[in-house]
Amino acid sequence: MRERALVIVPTYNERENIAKLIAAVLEQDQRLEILVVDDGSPDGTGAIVDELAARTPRVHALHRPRKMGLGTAYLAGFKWALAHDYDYVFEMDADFSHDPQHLPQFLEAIRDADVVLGSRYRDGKVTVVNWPMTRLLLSYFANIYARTVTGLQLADSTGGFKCFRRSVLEAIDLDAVQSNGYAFQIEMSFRAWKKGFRIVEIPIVFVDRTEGESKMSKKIVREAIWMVWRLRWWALTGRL
Ligand SMILES: Nc1nc2c(ncn2[C@@H]2O[C@H](COP(=O)(O)OP(=O)(O)OP(=O)(O)O)[C@@H](O)[C@H]2O)c(=O)[nH]1
Ligand SMILES: [Mg+2]
Repeated sequence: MRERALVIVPTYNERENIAKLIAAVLEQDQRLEILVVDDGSPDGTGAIVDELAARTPRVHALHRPRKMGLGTAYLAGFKWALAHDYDYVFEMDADFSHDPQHLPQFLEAIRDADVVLGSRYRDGKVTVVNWPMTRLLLSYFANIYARTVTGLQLADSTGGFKCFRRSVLEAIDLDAVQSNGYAFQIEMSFRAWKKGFRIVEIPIVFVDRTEGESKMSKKIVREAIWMVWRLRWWALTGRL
Protein backbone atom coordinates (compact mmCIF):
# COMPACT_ATOMS: atom_id res chain seq x y z
CA MET A 1 0.00 0.00 0.00
CA ARG A 2 1.09 3.59 -0.62
CA GLU A 3 2.62 5.49 2.29
CA ARG A 4 0.65 8.34 3.82
CA ALA A 5 1.88 11.24 5.90
CA LEU A 6 -0.14 13.70 7.94
CA VAL A 7 1.05 17.24 8.63
CA ILE A 8 -0.59 18.50 11.82
CA VAL A 9 -0.86 22.28 12.05
CA PRO A 10 -2.28 23.84 15.22
CA THR A 11 -3.86 27.24 14.65
CA TYR A 12 -5.03 30.17 16.68
CA ASN A 13 -5.83 33.27 14.63
CA GLU A 14 -3.90 32.40 11.49
CA ARG A 15 -6.36 33.73 8.92
CA GLU A 16 -3.63 35.48 6.91
CA ASN A 17 -1.54 32.32 6.67
CA ILE A 18 -3.62 29.16 6.68
CA ALA A 19 -4.96 28.90 3.10
CA LYS A 20 -1.56 29.70 1.61
CA LEU A 21 0.13 27.27 3.97
CA ILE A 22 -2.23 24.40 3.12
CA ALA A 23 -1.61 24.87 -0.60
CA ALA A 24 2.14 25.05 -0.08
CA VAL A 25 2.18 21.86 1.99
CA LEU A 26 0.09 19.79 -0.41
CA GLU A 27 2.19 20.63 -3.43
CA GLN A 28 5.38 19.28 -1.82
CA ASP A 29 4.52 15.58 -2.10
CA GLN A 30 1.54 13.48 -3.12
CA ARG A 31 1.77 11.44 0.09
CA LEU A 32 1.10 14.47 2.26
CA GLU A 33 -2.24 15.31 3.85
CA ILE A 34 -2.90 18.05 6.37
CA LEU A 35 -4.85 18.24 9.62
CA VAL A 36 -5.49 21.70 11.06
CA VAL A 37 -6.31 21.73 14.77
CA ASP A 38 -8.06 25.03 15.35
CA ASP A 39 -8.98 26.31 18.79
CA GLY A 40 -12.06 28.31 17.90
CA SER A 41 -9.99 31.16 16.44
CA PRO A 42 -12.00 34.38 16.75
CA ASP A 43 -10.62 35.52 13.37
CA GLY A 44 -12.42 32.72 11.50
CA THR A 45 -9.43 30.50 10.69
CA GLY A 46 -11.57 27.42 11.39
CA ALA A 47 -14.19 28.37 8.81
CA ILE A 48 -11.53 28.88 6.12
CA VAL A 49 -10.18 25.40 6.84
CA ASP A 50 -13.66 23.83 6.78
CA GLU A 51 -14.30 25.29 3.38
CA LEU A 52 -11.02 23.92 2.00
CA ALA A 53 -11.60 20.54 3.66
CA ALA A 54 -15.02 20.24 1.99
CA ARG A 55 -13.41 20.63 -1.44
CA THR A 56 -10.11 18.82 -0.92
CA PRO A 57 -9.90 15.23 0.36
CA ARG A 58 -6.31 15.75 1.55
CA VAL A 59 -7.35 18.54 3.96
CA HIS A 60 -8.85 17.76 7.37
CA ALA A 61 -10.03 19.88 10.29
CA LEU A 62 -10.30 19.29 13.99
CA HIS A 63 -12.08 21.93 16.05
CA ARG A 64 -11.72 22.59 19.74
CA PRO A 65 -13.97 25.10 21.46
CA ARG A 66 -11.34 27.44 22.87
CA LYS A 67 -7.62 28.16 23.10
CA MET A 68 -6.14 25.22 24.99
CA GLY A 69 -2.47 25.34 24.07
CA LEU A 70 -0.16 23.89 21.48
CA GLY A 71 0.72 20.66 23.29
CA THR A 72 -2.83 19.41 23.74
CA ALA A 73 -3.63 20.44 20.16
CA TYR A 74 -0.83 18.16 18.94
CA LEU A 75 -1.90 15.33 21.23
CA ALA A 76 -5.42 15.51 19.79
CA GLY A 77 -3.87 15.51 16.31
CA PHE A 78 -1.61 12.53 17.10
CA LYS A 79 -4.60 10.48 18.26
CA TRP A 80 -6.49 11.41 15.11
CA ALA A 81 -3.49 10.38 13.00
CA LEU A 82 -3.18 7.00 14.74
CA ALA A 83 -6.91 6.37 14.28
CA HIS A 84 -6.60 7.13 10.57
CA ASP A 85 -3.62 4.94 9.74
CA TYR A 86 -0.91 7.40 8.71
CA ASP A 87 2.67 6.13 8.50
CA TYR A 88 4.35 9.45 9.28
CA VAL A 89 3.10 12.34 11.36
CA PHE A 90 4.46 15.89 11.17
CA GLU A 91 4.30 18.85 13.52
CA MET A 92 4.40 22.22 11.80
CA ASP A 93 3.50 25.84 12.60
CA ALA A 94 0.96 27.76 10.50
CA ASP A 95 2.92 31.01 10.30
CA PHE A 96 5.51 30.03 7.63
CA SER A 97 8.32 29.96 10.18
CA HIS A 98 8.55 26.37 9.01
CA ASP A 99 9.11 26.42 5.25
CA PRO A 100 6.98 23.73 3.54
CA GLN A 101 9.83 23.24 1.08
CA HIS A 102 11.70 21.35 3.81
CA LEU A 103 8.99 18.65 3.93
CA PRO A 104 10.54 16.41 1.23
CA GLN A 105 13.84 16.45 3.18
CA PHE A 106 11.99 15.15 6.25
CA LEU A 107 10.35 12.39 4.19
CA GLU A 108 13.76 11.38 2.91
CA ALA A 109 15.38 11.43 6.37
CA ILE A 110 12.59 9.48 8.10
CA ARG A 111 13.45 6.45 5.94
CA ASP A 112 16.46 5.91 8.22
CA ALA A 113 15.10 7.36 11.46
CA ASP A 114 12.16 7.19 13.85
CA VAL A 115 12.01 10.90 14.61
CA VAL A 116 13.30 13.70 12.38
CA LEU A 117 13.77 17.15 13.89
CA GLY A 118 14.19 20.37 11.96
CA SER A 119 17.17 22.04 13.60
CA ARG A 120 18.00 25.74 13.68
CA TYR A 121 21.30 25.22 15.47
CA ARG A 122 23.24 22.49 13.72
CA ASP A 123 26.98 22.12 13.21
CA GLY A 124 27.66 25.39 14.99
CA LYS A 125 25.41 27.33 12.61
CA VAL A 126 22.39 29.45 13.54
CA THR A 127 19.79 29.42 10.75
CA VAL A 128 17.20 31.82 12.16
CA VAL A 129 16.01 34.80 10.11
CA ASN A 130 14.53 38.00 11.57
CA TRP A 131 14.33 37.18 15.25
CA PRO A 132 15.26 39.94 17.69
CA MET A 133 18.58 39.16 19.37
CA THR A 134 16.88 38.69 22.76
CA ARG A 135 14.63 35.95 21.43
CA LEU A 136 17.47 34.21 19.66
CA LEU A 137 19.60 34.23 22.80
CA LEU A 138 16.69 32.91 24.88
CA SER A 139 16.13 30.06 22.45
CA TYR A 140 19.83 29.27 22.07
CA PHE A 141 20.55 29.17 25.78
CA ALA A 142 17.30 27.32 26.50
CA ASN A 143 18.70 24.57 24.31
CA ILE A 144 22.00 24.42 26.18
CA TYR A 145 20.08 24.37 29.47
CA ALA A 146 17.75 21.59 28.30
CA ARG A 147 20.70 19.53 27.05
CA THR A 148 22.52 19.89 30.35
CA VAL A 149 19.56 18.97 32.53
CA THR A 150 18.03 16.17 30.46
CA GLY A 151 21.12 14.69 28.82
CA LEU A 152 19.27 14.66 25.51
CA GLN A 153 21.98 15.54 22.99
CA LEU A 154 20.09 17.63 20.48
CA ALA A 155 21.22 20.92 18.97
CA ASP A 156 17.62 22.16 18.83
CA SER A 157 15.24 20.44 21.24
CA THR A 158 12.64 23.22 21.41
CA GLY A 159 11.94 23.42 17.68
CA GLY A 160 8.46 22.50 16.47
CA PHE A 161 9.09 21.26 12.92
CA LYS A 162 9.24 17.48 13.31
CA CYS A 163 8.27 14.15 11.85
CA PHE A 164 7.43 11.01 13.80
CA ARG A 165 7.18 7.50 12.58
CA ARG A 166 3.81 6.07 13.57
CA SER A 167 5.45 3.48 15.86
CA VAL A 168 6.89 6.27 18.03
CA LEU A 169 3.49 7.78 18.73
CA GLU A 170 2.11 4.32 19.46
CA ALA A 171 4.90 3.62 21.96
CA ILE A 172 4.61 6.89 23.89
CA ASP A 173 1.87 7.17 26.51
CA LEU A 174 0.24 10.26 25.01
CA ASP A 175 -2.12 10.69 27.97
CA ALA A 176 0.88 11.07 30.29
CA VAL A 177 2.45 13.94 28.33
CA GLN A 178 2.13 17.03 30.47
CA SER A 179 3.76 20.04 28.89
CA ASN A 180 1.91 22.40 26.61
CA GLY A 181 4.35 25.07 25.35
CA TYR A 182 8.00 24.82 24.24
CA ALA A 183 8.52 22.12 26.83
CA PHE A 184 6.13 19.96 24.85
CA GLN A 185 8.74 19.66 22.11
CA ILE A 186 11.43 18.66 24.59
CA GLU A 187 9.10 16.19 26.33
CA MET A 188 8.10 14.38 23.12
CA SER A 189 11.71 14.02 21.97
CA PHE A 190 12.86 12.99 25.45
CA ARG A 191 10.20 10.28 25.68
CA ALA A 192 11.09 8.99 22.21
CA TRP A 193 14.78 8.93 23.14
CA LYS A 194 14.12 7.04 26.40
CA LYS A 195 12.19 4.42 24.42
CA GLY A 196 15.28 3.89 22.30
CA PHE A 197 14.07 5.47 19.07
CA ARG A 198 16.53 6.94 16.57
CA ILE A 199 16.34 10.73 16.44
CA VAL A 200 17.94 12.61 13.54
CA GLU A 201 18.30 16.38 13.15
CA ILE A 202 18.22 17.95 9.71
CA PRO A 203 19.11 21.62 9.12
CA ILE A 204 16.22 24.01 8.48
CA VAL A 205 16.03 27.73 7.97
CA PHE A 206 13.57 29.23 10.47
CA VAL A 207 12.00 32.54 9.49
CA ASP A 208 10.07 34.73 11.95
CA ARG A 209 6.40 35.19 11.16
CA THR A 210 5.46 38.16 8.96
CA GLU A 211 1.67 37.78 9.27
CA GLY A 212 -0.51 37.38 12.35
CA GLU A 213 0.40 37.69 16.00
CA SER A 214 2.76 35.85 18.32
CA LYS A 215 1.36 33.66 21.11
CA MET A 216 4.66 33.26 22.90
CA SER A 217 4.41 34.05 26.64
CA LYS A 218 6.42 34.09 29.87
CA LYS A 219 4.28 31.22 31.14
CA ILE A 220 5.53 29.02 28.29
CA VAL A 221 9.14 29.80 29.20
CA ARG A 222 8.55 29.12 32.92
CA GLU A 223 6.97 25.77 32.12
CA ALA A 224 10.06 24.74 30.16
CA ILE A 225 12.44 25.75 32.98
CA TRP A 226 10.73 23.35 35.41
CA MET A 227 9.71 20.66 33.00
CA VAL A 228 13.22 19.56 32.08
CA TRP A 229 13.87 18.72 35.75
CA ARG A 230 10.66 16.74 35.95
CA LEU A 231 11.60 14.80 32.83
CA ARG A 232 14.96 13.94 34.38
CA TRP A 233 13.23 12.86 37.58
CA TRP A 234 10.66 10.74 35.77
CA ALA A 235 13.42 9.01 33.80
CA LEU A 236 15.41 8.33 37.00
CA THR A 237 12.39 6.86 38.75
CA GLY A 238 11.44 4.70 35.77
CA ARG A 239 8.25 6.53 34.96
CA LEU A 240 8.88 6.96 31.24
N1 LIG B 1 -4.72 25.07 18.31
C1 LIG B 1 -3.86 25.93 18.89
N2 LIG B 1 -2.84 26.43 18.18
C2 LIG B 1 -1.98 27.29 18.79
C3 LIG B 1 -2.13 27.68 20.15
N3 LIG B 1 -1.10 28.52 20.45
C4 LIG B 1 -0.37 28.67 19.33
N4 LIG B 1 -0.90 27.93 18.32
C5 LIG B 1 -0.38 27.75 16.96
O1 LIG B 1 0.86 27.10 17.09
C6 LIG B 1 1.80 27.56 16.13
C7 LIG B 1 3.01 28.17 16.85
O2 LIG B 1 2.60 29.32 17.57
P1 LIG B 1 3.30 30.72 17.40
O3 LIG B 1 2.40 31.79 17.92
O4 LIG B 1 3.80 30.90 16.01
O5 LIG B 1 4.47 30.55 18.43
P2 LIG B 1 5.96 30.90 18.18
O6 LIG B 1 6.40 30.41 16.84
O7 LIG B 1 6.67 30.46 19.38
O8 LIG B 1 5.94 32.50 18.22
P3 LIG B 1 5.76 33.53 17.02
O9 LIG B 1 6.19 32.92 15.75
O10 LIG B 1 6.56 34.70 17.45
O11 LIG B 1 4.31 33.85 16.96
C8 LIG B 1 1.03 28.55 15.25
O12 LIG B 1 0.53 27.86 14.14
C9 LIG B 1 -0.10 29.02 16.18
O13 LIG B 1 -1.24 29.44 15.47
C10 LIG B 1 -3.23 27.13 20.89
O14 LIG B 1 -3.44 27.39 22.06
N5 LIG B 1 -4.05 26.25 20.21
MG1 LIG C 1 5.66 31.10 15.12
